[in-house]
Order: sequence, then C-alpha cells, then structure tokens
Amino acid sequence: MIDAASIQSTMAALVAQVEAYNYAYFVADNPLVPDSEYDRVYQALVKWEQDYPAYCLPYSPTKRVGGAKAASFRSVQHSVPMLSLDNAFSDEEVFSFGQRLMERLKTLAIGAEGGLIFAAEPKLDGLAVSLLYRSGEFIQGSTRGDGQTGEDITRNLKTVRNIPLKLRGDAIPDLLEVRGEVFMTKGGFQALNRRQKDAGDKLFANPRNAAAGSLRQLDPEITRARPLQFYAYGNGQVQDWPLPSSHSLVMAQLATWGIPVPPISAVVQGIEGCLHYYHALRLKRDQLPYDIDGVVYKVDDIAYQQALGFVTRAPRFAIAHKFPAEEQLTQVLAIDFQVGRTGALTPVAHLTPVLVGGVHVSNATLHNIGEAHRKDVRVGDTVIVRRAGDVIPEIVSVLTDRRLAGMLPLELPDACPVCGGVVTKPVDMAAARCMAGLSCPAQLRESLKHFVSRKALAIDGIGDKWIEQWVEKGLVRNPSDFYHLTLPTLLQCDRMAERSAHNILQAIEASKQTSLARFLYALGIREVGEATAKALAKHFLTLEAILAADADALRQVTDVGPVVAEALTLFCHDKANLNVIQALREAGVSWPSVSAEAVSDNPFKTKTVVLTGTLEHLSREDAIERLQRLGAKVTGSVTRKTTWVVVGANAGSKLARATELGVETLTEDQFLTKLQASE
Ligand code: I6G
Repeated sequence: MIDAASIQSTMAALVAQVEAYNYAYFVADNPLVPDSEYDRVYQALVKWEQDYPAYCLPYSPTKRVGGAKAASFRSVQHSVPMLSLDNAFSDEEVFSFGQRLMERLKTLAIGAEGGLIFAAEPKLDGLAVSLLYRSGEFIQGSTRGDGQTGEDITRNLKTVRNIPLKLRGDAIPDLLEVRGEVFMTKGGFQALNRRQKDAGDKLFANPRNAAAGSLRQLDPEITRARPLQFYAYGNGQVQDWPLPSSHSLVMAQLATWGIPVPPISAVVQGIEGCLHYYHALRLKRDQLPYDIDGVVYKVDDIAYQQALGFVTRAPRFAIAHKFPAEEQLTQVLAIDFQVGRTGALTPVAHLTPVLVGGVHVSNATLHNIGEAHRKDVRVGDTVIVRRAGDVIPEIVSVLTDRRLAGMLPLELPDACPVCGGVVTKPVDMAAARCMAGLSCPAQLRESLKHFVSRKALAIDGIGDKWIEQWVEKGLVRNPSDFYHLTLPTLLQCDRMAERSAHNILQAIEASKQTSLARFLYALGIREVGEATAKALAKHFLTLEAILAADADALRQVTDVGPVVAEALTLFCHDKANLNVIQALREAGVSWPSVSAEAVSDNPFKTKTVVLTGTLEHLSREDAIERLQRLGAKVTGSVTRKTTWVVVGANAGSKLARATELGVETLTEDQFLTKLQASE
C-alpha cells in the first residue's frame, strides 16, 4: 500500500518532468528528449492521475486538454486596464513621438540629455490576452475586450502549448499578470487551412483570423487542435515583485520564469535606433515564422514610463510603428487565364492599380477556377487584395454589396487560350488544365524556364526573353534541344552578342554534369518539387529504379503520398516524356552514380549545420547541397544540438542564439576552407 506522501511526491515529480520537457520544446526550442520518451512520461502521469484523482495537481500539464464545451464566456474585469497603443505610419511620425517625449520630460524637469533608450519589439499580428499567475500557478486567462472588461478564456489558453501552467525558477511573485499576444505561425496557419479544406470546412483568410476564431471557441477541444502560440509584451498587475528598473529587464525576468518572449526584441539608442530596428525588421519580415504588422517602441526606463503616464487609452511612453497595409480595396477590370508549366489554367484578375504594402499592384492571382468560383469574383467587382512579402498578390474576398446588376460569374474557357487545345476539369478537382503538353507554347515556355532555373539545371544566362524567342523561332521544342544549340544558330537571334552566345553555350555545357535530384526536379513532373526530387533520388539512387517503380514502391519514400505517386507513374508511362529523358541523356546530361554506402568520413558527416546571413562566395542552395552530400544535416534553427552556425553578412537572431547557447560559429571563409578540405 503506497502512502499519500509518496503519491504526492511522485505526481509532483512527473508534473515537473513533463513541464521541463514542454518548456525545452515549446519555449527554449531545444527538445530534451525524443517524442517517444515525452509520451512515456506523460502517459505515466496520466495513469497516476487516473489512479489517484484526489492528488491531481491543478497545474498539471494534462490539464491542457480542453474538457466540456461552455455555454458562454464569463466576464473578467481588468484591474489594470488593457490599453491600446498609438500608431505611427511614417518615420516623421516616429520623430514627432520622440520630440513629444523629450518635451514632456523637460516640462517634468526630468533631464534625458544623453537621449532616451528604447525597447524595440515586433508587433505580432495576433490577439492581446492577459494571463494571471497566483503563486506561480496559471489561474486565469482573458481577452482584452474593451480594455476594461474582457472574457474569461482560461480553458482555451490552457491548451496553448507554450503558455506555462506553472512558472519556473525562484522569487516568483504572489501575483503576476502577464500580457501578450496569442498568434498562429504562418506554417501552422497553412497546415490548419489544409486540414479545414480536406474536411470541407471554411478556410481562414489569414493567421490572425484563424487565431481569433480559435481562441473564441466555446469548446476548448477545438482550440486545442489549433496551432496557437503566445509571446509576452509586458506585465499587468503584480504583487510582491519590486519591478525591475527597465522594461527590457522586466522581459528578461519573465523569460527566466519560463514565459515566452519575442526572440527578436532589442534595446536601442534614440529614435535613430528605433528606425534602424524598424527598417531592418521590415526587410526580414517575410522570413519570420509569424506575421507582424509593425514594431513597438517603449521608453525602456520604468521611472520615465511612470513619469510620462497615459492619455485616455494609450501609454505616452510607447508607440506602434506600423508597416504599410498589406490589404487594400480595388476594382477588377478584367480576368484572363494564364497557362502554366503543367497546363494548369490560372485565372488572373487585372485590377485598378493600387499601393499594397508599399508596392504597386495591378494583377492578382485567383489560383484556379475552383477558387475563383468559391470567392465568386466577377469583372467589375470591388475586392480586397492582399500582398504579403514576396507572395504573388491575391484576392482575399469580394464586397458583394457593391456589385451591380449584370455582372456575370466567371466562366471557364472551353479551349486553351494559348494553343486552342482541349481544356478539362475533373469534377473533384479545383484546377482546369490544357491537355496539349509541350505542343502548347505556353507550357513549353514555362517548362523550359523551369528546366534552366537555379534549383534545376541552373543554366546561367538563359533569361525568359531568350526562351520566348527560341520557342517562337522553333529552335527549342523540348529541353534536350538546348544541347543542340550552336554558335551560328544563336547568333541569328535578335540582339544576341557573340560574347553572350559563348557564355550561354558554356553554361549549357557545364549543366551536363548534374545530380539525379536536380535532373528529376528539372523534368517538371507535376507534384514533384525540390524536396520530393531529393527524397526520390536518395531512396532509389538511380533514374532507372525510379522509372521502374510502381505506385506502392514510390509510396515507400518519405513525403510521397498517393497524389505524388500517381503523378509520377503517369509521367513515367508517357512515351513523349521517356523520349525527352533519353534525348537528354544522349546529349550528355549525366550525374555521378551513387553507391548505397554511407558517405565517406569527413568533418561534416552527421553534423548539424545552420546557415545564417548572406554568403558572398556561394549560394545558399550550393552550400546546402554540398553539406548534404557530405552527410551533414542542414537545419533552420539554432539549438544546443547545432554543431556549427555559418555566419554570413547581416546575420541576425540566429547568430545571437548561437552566442547565447555557446554554439560554435564559422565565418564564411572558415566554412569554405573546411568544406573544400572535406570534399
Ligand atoms: O508591446 C506591445 C505589443 C502589443 C504592447 C501592446 C500591444 O498591444 C497589442 N499594448 C500595450 C498597451 C503595450 N505594449 C504597453
């Protein structure tokens, strides 16, 4: 018979262990154990809690499960109001903010002659929430609401994996209110929308809407299935915690208690420092895993903050400097269909030009006819157009209440707008396709562009204009024709100089030595992207084996599902495709035959390498390919398991993380020397 004290201490130890694993995985980005070990400890805790429910700890990680559906949310009164922030939309407005601060401090007889120090942080595009901890235990979570009264969403917030249910470390205050943003990463959002689509459910317009919709669920089980995350931006009420002297120290202390804080915050000098941070982050914005809609600057010194105080609904000491809007209203002038490499017909809307996110936009993709019909976009419509980073602008939705009579639904053309070939659209598919293959000039042009592109056979110097001319003149009818181009033929082309012709022929010759993965990718097989091509090459080792594989054999490869397997088998059974492959090989395109044995010993073998910043002497793709050939694993984030971080120009947060974790860094020169010595 086990005594009560032993039950309690065993359960507390299991809770602490699972929480430590959670913290390492979700907050520190440094998993301590494999998933299987995590599951084992977690299940052990579940078992103890089932056997001894009376001893269940309220902050046990098993309490992250949702539980029963609620009828409504209870109201929560914020004892310290949850304010909003004033906005600035230009550098000038930020300078005025700085000037206002200096003037006010002067009237308060506070000298800040040396200039002000600011805490600068990303403004996440999420939902502001408050988390209340009593004696380190998470007891209540609420929305911002109108700033005075929010809604109690404790059970939903408990399902957000990186919110600690119990704080770590020492000197934990009796009461601590943490404020921050709940958001969805871009990757999480895409995965969620894929699942929504597969289940025939409504798609979310953007990560913010998805996060908002997920948090305000009466059924916490639904919230639990959504990939939400949290980053703190400050504190609300506290008891028994003498506040540190600066905002940055507050954030550092929150982090030591296990609360996630944005890793890319900075302490900067003066308004110039703020603007430098803003412009640097704006350039990096697309590479961040989550959406941000601007940055926030706060006077770092808490004594100054208190002296500056508040206006009605916003602190005087802080401002949000917004990025240019990524969504705007405009009108659809016309819709036409473009034919892509695989024959897919993409409806493209031509728009009244509009400035979106600082860029003039006059066209937007509708992706496919299914999507165009789902959004019911018509010529003449007023639409919301969105441009996020490098992504092609797209139409988010239509303002149907502005539609006039006589504006008709979009129709799919019967024939290909480029070659007049047959267009088909299987009923269960969203996309329509021209079936003419490489005899359709549009498909031929796009296939050739793909074939020469950087990640395919990387033939330098063959720009789109040359391909268009060669297709028009009938000089290239499939990729193998590149290898039969001659100097006299090239010199007959409009505006072709002798030097360019030589360079092109040299690049074509050089491209004959390639890798199986690049060759596969270059073929432009539907559904076979760069990663799938690499996986296929790694698995089968020879082209012959891939061509001979049936759907079952193909599905043994990581990431190859039924759709990819079907596309591949279709491709490999098409006589025309096999002829092109043969012609390419006869023209001399080849790759080293790979033996099944592991790569030979070298310093990179089995090591984990992260590349950060801009490399001057080799492209990222080259570096990755060469490292992988040497048996290294190239990953995107720095953890304790990283062996080397290769630091290029303008490296940012990954370098900081490497320094923090004590991971060895290599300059580009050191990296190249090591690489060359290993090859
Ligand atoms: O740093 C912040 C980020 C986002 C904030 C903030 C915010 O609201 C969504 N709100 C306040 C009131 C403060 N900082 C001080």
